Amino acid sequence: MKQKISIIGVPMDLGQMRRGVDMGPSVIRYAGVVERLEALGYAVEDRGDVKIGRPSTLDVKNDDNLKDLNVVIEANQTLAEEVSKAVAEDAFPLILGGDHSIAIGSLAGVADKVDQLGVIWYDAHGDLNTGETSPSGNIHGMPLAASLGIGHPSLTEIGGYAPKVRPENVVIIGARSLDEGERELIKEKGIKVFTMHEVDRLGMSKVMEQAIEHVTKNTDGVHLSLDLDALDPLYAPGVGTPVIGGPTYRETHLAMEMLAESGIITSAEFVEVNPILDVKNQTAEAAVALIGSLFGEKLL
Ligand code: B3U
Ligand code: MN
Ligand code: MN
Repeated sequence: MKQKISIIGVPMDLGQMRRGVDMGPSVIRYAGVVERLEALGYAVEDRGDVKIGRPSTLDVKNDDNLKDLNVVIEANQTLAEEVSKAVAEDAFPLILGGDHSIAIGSLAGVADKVDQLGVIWYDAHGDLNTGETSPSGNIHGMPLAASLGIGHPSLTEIGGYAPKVRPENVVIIGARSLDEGERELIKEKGIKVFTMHEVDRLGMSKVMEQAIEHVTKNTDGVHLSLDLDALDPLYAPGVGTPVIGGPTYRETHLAMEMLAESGIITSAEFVEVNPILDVKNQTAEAAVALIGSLFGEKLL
């Protein structure tokens, strides 16, 4: 892993309907992310937050079933540029959300600098909806589809090119809430998914071994997109759409430690922390502890 880390905050909460995830970058900072990484010997540069617009009353939901589309596009475009700058300076981009719609901009910023990008999507959900398949119209349920070049052109073309990743270079881990259209897309594109069934059956250790093998097969960089709602809500209650039955705090640490050991991760984001729904900043603190493990922190 690179020695310089650039933190980019994205206080976006318009990709879904529960207000509060816009405070995610702040609470992750207050939980000590910079200090934690500095203690591990990294040079950390906090590039501050991407500016997020406010939607006009005319822009809540459009005919394409994409809520607050214009603000989401604008923020992701800016984020893509910021991430791209960090990569050009040879820093590791660490993006703090914000809702998961920001992954569109993160991936747009990293994918044009690598030939083939691998993606690990650690999430209770598939985030593979489009305006046509989404039950909610919430763009945070669409970023992985958009990054694969599937969905509305205003989302797929962010950064000025599409797609950002190929389906065979993606792995989803922890899924336990998939919509009908997402299931169809997974089958059609042959996307590798370790649902909670596989996590239960194989154990996290085997899942991570196989996931690492899969995303490194034909790639030259791997982005980790970690939605805190992947964790069981017992350990991460501060998220907008908690789904019972997820990986534990320890299993998720093991996943991060195995990624650290493998040395494959070249960019990462931690999203969907909602302090309004949290208990004593527990979810933000979990995020920071997991970031520590991802960057090589060990128990002994
Ligand atoms: N799949 C549903 C729910 C959802 C997606 N991502 C989250 N929730 N966090 C949707 O609205 O697309
Ligand atoms: Mn998500
Ligand atoms: Mn999710």
